[in-house]
Amino acid sequence: MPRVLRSASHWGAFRMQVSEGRLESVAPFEHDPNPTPLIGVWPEMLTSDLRVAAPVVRRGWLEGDGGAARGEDEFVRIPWDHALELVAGELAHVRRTWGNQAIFGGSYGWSSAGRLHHARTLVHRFLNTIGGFTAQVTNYSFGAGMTFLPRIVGGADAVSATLSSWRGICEHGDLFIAFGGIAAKNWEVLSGGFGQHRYPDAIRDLGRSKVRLINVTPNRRDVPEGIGAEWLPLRPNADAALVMALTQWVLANGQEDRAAIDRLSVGFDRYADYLMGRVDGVAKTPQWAAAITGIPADRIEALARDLPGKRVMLTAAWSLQRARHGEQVYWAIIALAVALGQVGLPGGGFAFGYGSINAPGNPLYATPMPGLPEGANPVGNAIPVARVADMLLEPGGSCRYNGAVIPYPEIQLIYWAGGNPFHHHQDLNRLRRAFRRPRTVVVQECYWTSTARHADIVLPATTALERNDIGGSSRDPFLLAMHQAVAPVGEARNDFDIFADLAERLGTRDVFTEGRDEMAWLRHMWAGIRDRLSRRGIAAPDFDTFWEEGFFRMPEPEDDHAILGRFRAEPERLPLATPSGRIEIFCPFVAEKGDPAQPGHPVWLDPEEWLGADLAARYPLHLLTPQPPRRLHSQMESSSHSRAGRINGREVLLMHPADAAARGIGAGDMVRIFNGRGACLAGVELSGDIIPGVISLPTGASFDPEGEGLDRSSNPNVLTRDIGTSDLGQGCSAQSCLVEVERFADPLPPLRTDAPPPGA
Ligand SMILES: Nc1nc2c(c(=O)[nH]1)N[C@H]1C(S)=C(S)[C@@H](COP(=O)(O)OP(=O)(O)OC[C@H]3O[C@@H](n4cnc5c(=O)[nH]c(N)nc54)[C@H](O)[C@@H]3O)O[C@H]1N2
Ligand SMILES: Nc1nc2c(c(=O)[nH]1)N[C@H]1C(S)=C(S)[C@@H](COP(=O)(O)OP(=O)(O)OC[C@H]3O[C@@H](n4cnc5c(=O)[nH]c(N)nc54)[C@H](O)[C@@H]3O)O[C@H]1N2
Ligand SMILES: [Mo]
Repeated sequence: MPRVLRSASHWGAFRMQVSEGRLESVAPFEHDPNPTPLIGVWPEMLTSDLRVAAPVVRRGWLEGDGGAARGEDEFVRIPWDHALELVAGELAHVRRTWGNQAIFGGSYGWSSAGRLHHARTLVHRFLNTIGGFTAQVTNYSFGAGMTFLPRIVGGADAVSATLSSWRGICEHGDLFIAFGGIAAKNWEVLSGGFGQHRYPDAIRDLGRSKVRLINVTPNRRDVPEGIGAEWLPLRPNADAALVMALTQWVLANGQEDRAAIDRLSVGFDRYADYLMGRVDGVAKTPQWAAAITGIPADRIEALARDLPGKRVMLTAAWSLQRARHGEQVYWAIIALAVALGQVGLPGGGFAFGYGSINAPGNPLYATPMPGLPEGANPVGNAIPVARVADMLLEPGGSCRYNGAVIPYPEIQLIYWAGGNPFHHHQDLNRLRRAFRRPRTVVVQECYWTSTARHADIVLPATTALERNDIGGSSRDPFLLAMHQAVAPVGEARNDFDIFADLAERLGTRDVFTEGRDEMAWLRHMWAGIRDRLSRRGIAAPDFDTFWEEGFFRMPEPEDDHAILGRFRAEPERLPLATPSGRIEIFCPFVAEKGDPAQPGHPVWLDPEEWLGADLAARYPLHLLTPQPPRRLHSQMESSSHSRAGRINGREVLLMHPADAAARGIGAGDMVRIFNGRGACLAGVELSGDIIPGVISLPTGASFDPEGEGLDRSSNPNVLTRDIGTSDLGQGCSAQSCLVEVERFADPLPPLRTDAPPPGA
C-alpha cells in the first residue's frame, strides 16, 4: 500500500485521505499550481444516492414490450450472475441471428481518466473478441475539423495536438485574435488525467506581454476581465464572413504576402476571385460582412488595416466548427493566415483550440500514454459519431462522409459504457425515439444518467477511485499513479472484470485478458512506457518505485514550436500530406466530394438556423450551448459544486437585459426555452456581457422529459438540431439553434432525475 494515496480525473490529479475504508477528503496534487474545486466533490459523489447500486433489468424488457417504455419504465434488481447470463445470451442471439454489425458498440464518451480502465476502449476490445460491432469515428469535440483539416493541411494537429507554443505567442506575437475567446472554464479539464492547470499563468503571461488580444465572440466572458482584451461582439455562426471580409480588404489593398501565398499554398487565386466578387458578383467586403455579422463595416476595416506586417495568431475555439458548415470558418482562417504570410511563424499563423482545453500551447511533452489495444474489428463499418440517431431511425439508409458513403445497418443491440448520449447528442426527443427501436440496450454506468434510464439492462461500474490505474495526457508533464482508495461501492464491478466474465461466457476470456489481471496489466503498461521513454533518453523508475512515489515528471522539452513551422522552413523538402504537398486553398477533393454547395475553396454558406434565417421571425434568439463551468459535461452534475451554480435547481441562462425586458423577464426568474423540437427550464441571469438576440445555456443538465413536451430539467440538447456540419465532416451542429424564451410562472415540477428510477 503506497504511503500517500493518489488518483486523477479529467479535471486534475489529487491525493486522498482514507480511514476505515471511507474516503474522508481529497487534497490537490502538490504540483498543480491551480487545482479546481471540482476535485473536492469526490467524497460525496463516491457514495452518492445516484450510484447504480446493483445490476437491474427493465420490467417491460422482461415482458417483451419491444422497447416502447424505455426511459419511463421501472427496473428489477437481479443478481450479477443472472445479469451476465442475460447480456451474454443477448449478444450471442443477436450475433447468430443478424450478425455482428447489428451490435452498436461505438459507445462515444469521455469515460474516466486512467488508461487501463478506460470504459470505451474496453467495450471495443471486448466486442472485437466476439467478432466486432458497428463502430463510431471522430468525436463531438472537433469532428468536423479533424476530418476536414487533413484535406487542407495534410493532418489534424492544428486542432488535436499540441498547438504553437504559448511562449512563442507571448514573445513574438503582436496580435492574438481569438474567435470564441479563450475561456477560463474550458481549461479545467484535459482528457486522461493531468498534473497542472495552467490557465491563470498562461492568461497572466499573455496579459503582461505586448500582444493585443481580441476576443471575437457574442459572449464577452469568453476572455476574463482585467487583461486588457478588446471585445469584438458578433452574431454566432457568422465568423467565416468576418474572416472573409478581412481577407478581401487585405487583397483589395494589395497588402497580401504574395511570396508566402505562392510558396505555401495552391489555389489561392480561385478563392481571391470569389472574395473579389468575380465569381458571384458579390465582393466579400466589410460592408457585406457587416450585414451578416452585425459588426459595423468601419470596425471590420479598422481591424483589417491592423493586420499586414504584424505577427498575427488567428485562433478559433472548437465550438465554432460545432455548427452548420463549421468547416468553412477554419478554412477561411487558414487562408487569411496564408495571405498574411503568418503560417508556421513563432507566435503567428493559425491553430485551433487555445480556448478549448487545458494547456494547448504547452511544451511538446509527448508523454507516452498507451492504453489497452482495442484489437481489430472484423465488421469494418463505422458511422460518424453524431449520426447515431439517423442510423437507428433509418436502417438500410446511409450518409455521406469524407468522400464515402457510410451504410446504416439495422441495429438490434446497443452497448454503451463510458458515455452519455442523452447528454451529448442533439435533439434528444428524436434520440429517445431512436433508442426505442433496437431489441436491447445495455448500459454500464457508475451513476443513474439519462442514458442508463433509457436502457434495458444496467450494470453498475466502479469509479476510478475503486480500482488501480495509470493516468496522464500527452500535453501534461505528469504520469500519474491512480491508487484504489476504497472497495467497490454497492455491487459495482470494474468494467474490465465485467467484460472478462462476459467473454468467459462467450468463449473469449483469454483473448480479452491475455492472461493478465489489473496489476499485471499496469506493470505491463508501465514497462511499455518506460521502454518508450528510455528510447528518448529519459530514465523512468521501475514500476514499484513509480507506484510508491505516485507520479513521474517528464523533463521540460523544447518550448518553441509552431504549427507547420517545419513546412514553412522547407516546403519543398517537407511537403504536407495533401495531394499538392501544400496548403489547399482550392481543394479538388472538397469540390468533388464535399457538399454540393461547396465550390472547393472557403465559402460563406448560410448556417440555416441562425439569426439571419427566416425562422428567426418565429424563434428570434440564437441559443449557444457551451461547456459547463462547474463540471465535465454531465459528470458530477448532482454534486454540491455543480448545484451551487444553479437557480432553483436549474441551470443558468445568460440573457441580455433588453431581450429579457421585451419578454417581461427579470433577473432570477424561471423561464421556459422552447422551439419546434422541445422545451426546457432555466433560471435567468441578466448581463450586457452577451449581445442582444443571443442567449447561452451550458450543457450537462439531466434530461427529464414529460413525453416530448417539457424537459423538467435544463438540458439544452432538447432544443439543438441533429444535423451534420456538412457531408464532408459530419460533425455535430449543436451551436446552430434558434429558440424563444418565456417566463415560467407555474410551480417548478420536481426532478425525477434527483433519485434513481423506480425499482433500482
Ligand atoms: N449542445 C451541445 N452538446 C454537446 C456539446 C456542446 O458543446 N453543445 N459538446 C459535445 C462534446 S464536445 C462532447 S465531448 C460530448 C461529451 O459527452 P460525454 O462524453 O458522453 O459526456 P460525459 O458526461 O463525460 O459522459 C461520460 C459518462 O461516462 C460515465 N463513466 C465515467 N467513468 C466510467 C467508468 O469507469 N465506467 C463506465 N462504465 N462509465 C463511466 C460517466 O458517469 C458519464 O455518464 O458532449 C457533446 N454535446
Ligand atoms: N469546465 C469544463 N471544461 C471543458 C469541458 C467541460 O465539460 N467542462 N469540456 C471539454 C470538451 S469535451 C471540449 S470538446 C472543449 C470544448 O471547447 P470549446 O468548443 O471551445 O467550448 P465551448 O464552451 O463550447 O465554446 C467556447 C465559446 O465559444 C463561443 N461561441 C459559440 N459559438 C460561437 C460562434 O459561432 N462564434 C464565436 N465567435 N463564438 C462562439 C461561446 O460563447 C463559448 O463560450 O471544452 C473542454 N473543457
Ligand atoms: Mo468534447
